[in-house]
Amino acid sequence: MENNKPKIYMSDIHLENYTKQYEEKKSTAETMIFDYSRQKESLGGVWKYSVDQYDTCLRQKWFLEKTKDDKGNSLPLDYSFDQWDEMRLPCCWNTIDEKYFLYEGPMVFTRTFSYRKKSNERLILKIGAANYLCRVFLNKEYMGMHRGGSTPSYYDLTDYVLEDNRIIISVDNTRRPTQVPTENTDWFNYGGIYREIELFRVPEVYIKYFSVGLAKNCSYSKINVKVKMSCAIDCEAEFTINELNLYEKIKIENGVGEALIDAKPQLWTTTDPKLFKVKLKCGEDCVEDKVGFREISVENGEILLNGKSIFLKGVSCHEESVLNGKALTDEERLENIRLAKELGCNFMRVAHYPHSEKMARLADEQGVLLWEEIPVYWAVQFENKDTYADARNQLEEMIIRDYNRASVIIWSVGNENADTDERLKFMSGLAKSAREIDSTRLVSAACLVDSEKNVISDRLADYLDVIGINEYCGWYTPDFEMLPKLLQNSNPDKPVIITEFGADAFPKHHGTISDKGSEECQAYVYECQINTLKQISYIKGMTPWILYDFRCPRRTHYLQKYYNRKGLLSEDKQYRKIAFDVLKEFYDNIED
Ligand code: GCB
Repeated sequence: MENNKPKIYMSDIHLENYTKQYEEKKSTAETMIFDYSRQKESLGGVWKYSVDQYDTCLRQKWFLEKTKDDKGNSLPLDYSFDQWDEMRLPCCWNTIDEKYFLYEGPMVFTRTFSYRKKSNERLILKIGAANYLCRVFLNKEYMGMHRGGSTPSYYDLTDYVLEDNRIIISVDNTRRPTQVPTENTDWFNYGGIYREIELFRVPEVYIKYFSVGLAKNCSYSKINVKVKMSCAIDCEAEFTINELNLYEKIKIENGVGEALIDAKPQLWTTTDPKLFKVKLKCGEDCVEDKVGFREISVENGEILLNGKSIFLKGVSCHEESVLNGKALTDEERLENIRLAKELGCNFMRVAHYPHSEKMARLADEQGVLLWEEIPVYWAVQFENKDTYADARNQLEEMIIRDYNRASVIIWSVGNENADTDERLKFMSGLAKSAREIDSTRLVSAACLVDSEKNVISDRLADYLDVIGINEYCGWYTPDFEMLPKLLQNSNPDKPVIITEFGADAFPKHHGTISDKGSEECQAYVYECQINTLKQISYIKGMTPWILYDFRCPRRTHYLQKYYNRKGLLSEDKQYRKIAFDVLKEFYDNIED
């Protein structure tokens, strides 16, 4: 014993708060950069990997690659990066090998890469999404961590990158009660680095944030541009939209600048989703984006797109495919939009977490409006400050990432949370934050109804622009008559979107309308819902649950086969259930 401390053989096996040391350096909304149109190199492709169920990489600090002791004796190792198996990233590990289908826990990925550094440039690593905790190491140094499974993270590698590099990423998809979402959800907990891994070369001083949109309440004749540079410089930026012959200088003071520019661009609509190429140049840096200009607002109980009342003909959708889990290809995303349009939709609720930013870019091009959501789902720890900070950060990352997307009209701060005091504080805080970060869009949440009084009543509604309501009359609430009564009992002072209704139907399973699980029963629920909802003037949209069947470990019925069967299509999207046409007929008769 020395200094009364036990001498330990291997410090890591006694250190239970080993994660603490990784908490200091974090990728958050603050570290995001504007990355669209930038020169980039992909780090996707073949990586070596190993399951690391006990988190030994973090405990033993494998990233130090300590192979010898101070006297030069070789040390025993618990890893062998170069001999590990290979996996092509991005992907969800669950879909690439059956033995990982239900694996939840840490997995370590590593690869080497060469890099040619140029002077006066910075190198930023972006990980599009890794579920849920992600810790990055480069050349024996810790680069930082990210929390949250659906938003991107950024790491400045400039001071650590060499000509030959080893990168190690530990990804942990363990469900934990403190996280957002919490342990219990009605979807599948995919693991992995499932969106692009990319290196961005940026100038020493670069554009960190660049937002463009139609200015609010300016009669569609002004564009608002905001710029934030990577450091607090004073300079001038040049903003251009060639198609509008628009060239403006924006004064940057202390690293930030904002301008209201006179312009009357053709407006983005769902039937003519016009996009303009916008460009921002500042010092050595220059970025571009493709942006649509439109205004979304609420007035006298109506939802207005460019001042015109719109009924949101929507459908909910998870980010999933049978083959690729959450790592959708662009074709699969486009297929989802195409199917929604075939259904007659002008709106999609991309639930229950931020889908890839590519989804919003495609929706911009295809003229489909979006509801985007963070996974404040069911019973998260509303009283926990760290949980709030995590949710707040995911919200900000989502908003910053998709701010320039005309398709996105609603930020949702959560789904189906019981109306408690802690929840009200938590979610009203998020709603206020959403508004502070972005005052140009609507804020909502998918709320529950007061089932005791059978009335739309949720204290959170005071903080929302639009009230989302999930109700399952005809399904979880078997007495369908509760719905007309609920709607009569309620008199909301804001537009309502029925964010969920639906029923399970096993594809090709037929029966009577009262046979639960038959296509006829699902179609009947849709008919009853539509006939009732269409008579209610404060209902301004709906996003029935859901476009296609999706994986869910909770669904163990022999016909469910671990799928939630409320899809209008089968899980492979090849088979249309009867209810698809019921909804289509309703939507096809409502004008855009
Ligand atoms: C809900 C949830 C959704 C579920 C759905 C269901 O209310 O918001 O995530 O999947 O019900 O099928 O039970």
